[in-house]
Amino acid sequence: MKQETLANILAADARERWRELEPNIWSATGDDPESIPTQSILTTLWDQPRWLEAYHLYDQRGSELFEQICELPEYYLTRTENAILEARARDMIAGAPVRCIAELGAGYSTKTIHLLTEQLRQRGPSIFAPIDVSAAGLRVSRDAIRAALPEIAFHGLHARYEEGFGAIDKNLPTLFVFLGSTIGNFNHTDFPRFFRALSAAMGPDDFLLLGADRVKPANILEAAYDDSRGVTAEFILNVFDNINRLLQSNFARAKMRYHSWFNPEWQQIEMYAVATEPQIIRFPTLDSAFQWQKDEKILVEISRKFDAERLQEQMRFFGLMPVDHFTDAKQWYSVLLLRKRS
Ligand code: AVI
Repeated sequence: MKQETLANILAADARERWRELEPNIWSATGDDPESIPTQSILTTLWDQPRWLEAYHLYDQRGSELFEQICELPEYYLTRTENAILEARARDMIAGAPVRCIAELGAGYSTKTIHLLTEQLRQRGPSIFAPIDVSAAGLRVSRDAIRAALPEIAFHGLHARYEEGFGAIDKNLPTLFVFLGSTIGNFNHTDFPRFFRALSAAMGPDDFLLLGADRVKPANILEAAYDDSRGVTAEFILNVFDNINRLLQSNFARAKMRYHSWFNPEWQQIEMYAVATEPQIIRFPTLDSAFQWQKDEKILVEISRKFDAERLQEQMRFFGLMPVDHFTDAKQWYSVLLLRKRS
C-alpha cells in the first residue's frame, strides 16, 4: 500500500513551512500555536464586561475535566452526537466522496473512528489529518488511529484551526469535520470570521460535517451546564488556576463562585465566575491590577444553541450548501453535511 506523505496533503506553497515535530505530527515553522494566551487574557479581562476566550479552559486539568463532563448524565451532547455518527456514518461518508478527512480539534478521535471506519470500507486507504493546538491531543489521536485503523495515513497538524485548514491542498477532496458543537463556543465576532476563513480555504470538491447542539427547554440546557457533581463548575473555575500559573496573578478560588444560565434572547448558556467579596487582582510581572467588585461577573464561556434549519440557511451565505441533515429521535442535536459551493 502506498503511504500518503504530508506533501500529498498540503498546498504547494505551504509545504516548505511544515516540519515533523515527532512521527506523523507536523508544525508550521516559526509559529508557536500556544504562544499568545497572555495578551488574550489581559485584553479581555480589561473589557467591560470582563470576559475570557474559551481556549484558556483547556490546560491539562481542564482537558481532563472536560473528558469527565462528556460522561456526565446531564451532559447529553457527546453521547447524542456519538449515537448519530455511529448510526449514520455510512450515509455521511457516502454523501461526501473524498480522499482525506480533516478534523478540527483532535480530542481522542473516538467519534471520528466511525467516519474513518466507513471511509476505509467505502473508499479504501485514505488520509486523516486532525488539526489541534494540543500536541498531546494529537499524540493520543495518532496512537488510537494507528492501533484501530492502520490503513489510514495519519498526519496531525499542530496548529490553530485557520492555519491548519488553510494549508491543506484545495485540490485534495477533503471532508472537514467539526464536531462537539464547538461552534457554540464562538462569539458573534469569531463565528462569521471562522466560517468565512474555512469556506475560503475549501476547494471545489470539499465538504464540511458540522455538529451543533439545538435549542431546547431551558431546564435541560441549564442542568447540562451546572451538573449535580459540580464538574462543570470546577472546569470553569479551573481557568483561574491556569491564569495564575501563566501570569503569576492571585485569583483566589475561595473568593469566587460559579453561575450559569440560559439566556433566551441570545440562545446561549453563559458561564460566569462571580466574586463573592471585593478583591484586588494583581499581575506582578506586568505591574498592573484591577479591583474585582463583589458580585461582579467574569464571563468565562458561552455555549450557543442553534435552530438547525436556520443554521443550515446561514451556512449557505458562507458558500456552504446543505447536502444532508442528521439528527436524533428527540431532535436535540444536529449534524449537518454541507458542501462548498462550486
Ligand atoms: C467544547 N464545548 C462544545 C463544550 C460546550 O458544551 O459548550 C464546553 C463545555 N463547557 C462546559 N461544559 C461543556
